[in-house]
Amino acid sequence: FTTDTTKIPKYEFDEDYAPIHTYQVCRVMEQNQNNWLHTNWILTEGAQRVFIELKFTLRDCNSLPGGVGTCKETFNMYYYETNGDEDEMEDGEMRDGVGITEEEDRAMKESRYIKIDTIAADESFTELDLGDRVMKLNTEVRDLGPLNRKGFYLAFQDLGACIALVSVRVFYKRCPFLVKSLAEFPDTIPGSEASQLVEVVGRCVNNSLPLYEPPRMHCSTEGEWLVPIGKCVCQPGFEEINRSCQVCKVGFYRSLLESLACSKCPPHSVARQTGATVCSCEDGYYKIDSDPPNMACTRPPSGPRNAISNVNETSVFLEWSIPMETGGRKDVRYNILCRRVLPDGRGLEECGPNVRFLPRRSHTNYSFLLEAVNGVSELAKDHAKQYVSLNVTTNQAAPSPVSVVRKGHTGKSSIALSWAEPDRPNGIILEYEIKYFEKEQDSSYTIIKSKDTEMVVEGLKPSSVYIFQVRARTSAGYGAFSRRFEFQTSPYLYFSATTRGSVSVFTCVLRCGYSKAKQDPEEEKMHFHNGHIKFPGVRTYIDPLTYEDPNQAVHEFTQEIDVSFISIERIIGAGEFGEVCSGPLRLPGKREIQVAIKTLKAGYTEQQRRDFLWEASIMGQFNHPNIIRLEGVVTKSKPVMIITEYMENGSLDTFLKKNDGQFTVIQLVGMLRGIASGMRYLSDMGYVHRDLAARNILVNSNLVCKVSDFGLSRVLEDDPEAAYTTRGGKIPIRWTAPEAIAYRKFTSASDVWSYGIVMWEVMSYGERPYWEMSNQDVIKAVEESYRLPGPMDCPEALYHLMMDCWQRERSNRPKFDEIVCLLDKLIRNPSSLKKIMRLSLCLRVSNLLVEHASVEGDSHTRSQTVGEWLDSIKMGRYTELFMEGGYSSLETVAQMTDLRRVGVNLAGHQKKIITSIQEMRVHMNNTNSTVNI
Ligand code: ACK
Repeated sequence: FTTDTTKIPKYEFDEDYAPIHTYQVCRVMEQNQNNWLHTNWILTEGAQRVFIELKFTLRDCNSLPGGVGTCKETFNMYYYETNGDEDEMEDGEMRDGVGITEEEDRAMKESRYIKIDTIAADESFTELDLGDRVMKLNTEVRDLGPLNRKGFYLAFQDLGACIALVSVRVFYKRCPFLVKSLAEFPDTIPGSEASQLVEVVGRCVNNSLPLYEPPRMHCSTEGEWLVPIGKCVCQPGFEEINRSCQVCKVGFYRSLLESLACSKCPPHSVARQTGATVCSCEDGYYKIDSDPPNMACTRPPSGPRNAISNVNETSVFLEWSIPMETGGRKDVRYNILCRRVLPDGRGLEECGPNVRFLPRRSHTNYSFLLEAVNGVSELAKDHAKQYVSLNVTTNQAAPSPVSVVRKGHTGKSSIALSWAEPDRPNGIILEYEIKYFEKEQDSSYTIIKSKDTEMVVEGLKPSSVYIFQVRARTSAGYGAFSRRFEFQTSPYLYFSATTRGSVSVFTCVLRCGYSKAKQDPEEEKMHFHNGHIKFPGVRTYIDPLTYEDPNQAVHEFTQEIDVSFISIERIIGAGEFGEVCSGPLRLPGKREIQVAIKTLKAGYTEQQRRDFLWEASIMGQFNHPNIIRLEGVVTKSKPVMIITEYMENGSLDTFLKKNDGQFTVIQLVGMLRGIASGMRYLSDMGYVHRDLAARNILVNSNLVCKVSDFGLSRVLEDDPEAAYTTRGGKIPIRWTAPEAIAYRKFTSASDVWSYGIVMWEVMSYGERPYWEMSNQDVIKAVEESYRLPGPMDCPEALYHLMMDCWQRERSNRPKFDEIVCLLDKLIRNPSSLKKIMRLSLCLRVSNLLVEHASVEGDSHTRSQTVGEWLDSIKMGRYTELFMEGGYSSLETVAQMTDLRRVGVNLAGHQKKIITSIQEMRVHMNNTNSTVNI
């Protein structure tokens, strides 16, 4: 602090014995101290506010012996701003010549300094502390600003304290270089005022642009970036990756600032170079300005279809169907070009805008050109337009009605029709329309068209009366329909099926005999298939296994659906491969329908994908009202899906359990008839289901049952080895015929066995076949000729049919077409369903099966003990009491008059037992007595 000998700097050591460079003064005993220490010139580097951190020690005056009177405990800090280093100048010029004393020079210099603050110590030390070598270091920070020159000096003034200045640190704060929201903000020095923010405009990084406004940030005096405003985004053709803008790859584009990433070009468009902002359309495809960039390129539609005209004197009605191909657009419109045919072959003349005023003369010929256009038709100059042309003569009468319709050959499901041309065709007959419906069911009818005056109507029900009407069409339109003609299809014919003539309901089963309607010579041949006659024209199922590449089978038998046409709305269950959902399917040009959507869960193997789609390639080959219909598959996007028609009531077993006892026998038989009809179709196709069970039947809102679940099935070849080549999947024992369990002989006859079990499930409202018996016990019991007893309230005819399905010898089981026939008979003749099973067969007894032989004869049934009877109604606990009371046979039980005597005291149990005894009496024709509680 002074120039004298108590010289500074001096080295001390810190606690680690590292040297500390300190300046110190301690002239507490002397009067009038004014000691100065000043720094070198410090460059501000542009900072307007600097911070000064001081570290020093200060001696406590009270601890000094004697000179306390002059001792101070503070010092002052000053600064002085200049644009250059004055020490250097002084050395040269200022010192000499001017003739001022050193004292005066010093005073002058000191006067230029401006005081920053008086600095006091938070902690001072005493001699005692010194003895302990305890350093009581003070740290004080002051800030200084605004500074306006290039640099400054700091000075410290001592007025008689005992101080050691250990360090002086001078610094300023700055906001560092930053990249935020794709904008670069430079290293920035804050403003001079404490709360001041310096606004900085960022620079967008390469290939980016400001979005809406230039990005800004604010640098605080603390050196922090605050309050970001606006941002940069990559320019079109680029996308943001790792805080920079990277060019879109070939095949990708980015058009809008608002979208973030480059997108794949939409269908029928390409980006051949990197950095595309739009994709260009492939040849023959177009886009109009109003099409959004992510929309596929489209093309003009194909021509309208099925155009017909209808003339009413001087007006013409034109009617057509939408084009096959809409070009991928929804804005299809139609142009109609009308031209009048000039008389005498003088050519054509535009009809002009007033076509409706054209001559009211009779018989003017017009030619109409009908064309479909859409939004891109204008652009597609080279596209060959598809016109439909119609030639029309006004004032032309429609053809007169067809007067007679004749019946030709009649089959069980077809009728051949023929008719004569109308008496007054009034033009060239273009086609005939045949309308038909089942008699008394005219709310739904079918229309088919024919160019000839004959046709075979197929797909009819056997033994049913149909109404037919025919009308003709010329360019003038349709004539009136003929009057109604009623024709009936032939009844079903049977091949010998059963050996048991004693059961009356089976007498409808007749001898073999069949003659086929004349359709085409090829069809006159009969084909044999799987041991029964297979009618020509019925397609045969093709095992997808015969395809080397299973994808090929999927391609062949299923239709790919674009996932955008499907909305998944609900999850309805869990399938083997993933969730089963439902939602609407909106195929272009088709009415929206509800569908079930089976999904393949993520992470599947190639094998799982194949197994999953396997079902679709089987289902896709079927087309029958009692087989679940495949709408298509989604394989081009993920998840992979199978889309089928939606069945509102879900699977049959759950449906029946939910509605226990709610249906009439006729309704139940109707369901069974549907299942049998679906199975007849499958067996005709040569397809063996292998897993026919109520859980694999789906029910729609009209109670129509459809066979589903074609997952694990395989058709069996004649080769016996084929039975062993399956995946060895689990066999559903309770539903499977013994020969299929024993040696995997799966045939339509084994499906018939399963069908019998389904019948039992249906008639018992979803009861589990063989209840809680183990699979092993089931196999054993069946092997020993025991069969399921008839369900409660089951018509005898149905139970006989079930028992027939469970014939050990599979050739003795009925065929599906015989089953359909029998059920049809029962439905037509409901009184045949009145006869209900005898009591002993009706009991739901878990440990009691019926000996198969028992239903063959009429009377023999296995006799039941009182214990078994009580067990069957879950009252087995009273067996002993009944025995003790002397009721050891059902005959004596049936005579019982007082239940209390036996010791049954609970009201609920009394009721249950009495109800059962009364039932028993009905069956023993002993209804006269009553039982007292
Ligand atoms: O008994 P559910 O309701 O009927 O539960 C199962 C579930 O999905 C898993 O298979 C239901 N399900 C399957 N296919 C269809 C369909 N086509 N329509 C309605 N429900 C279906 C089935």
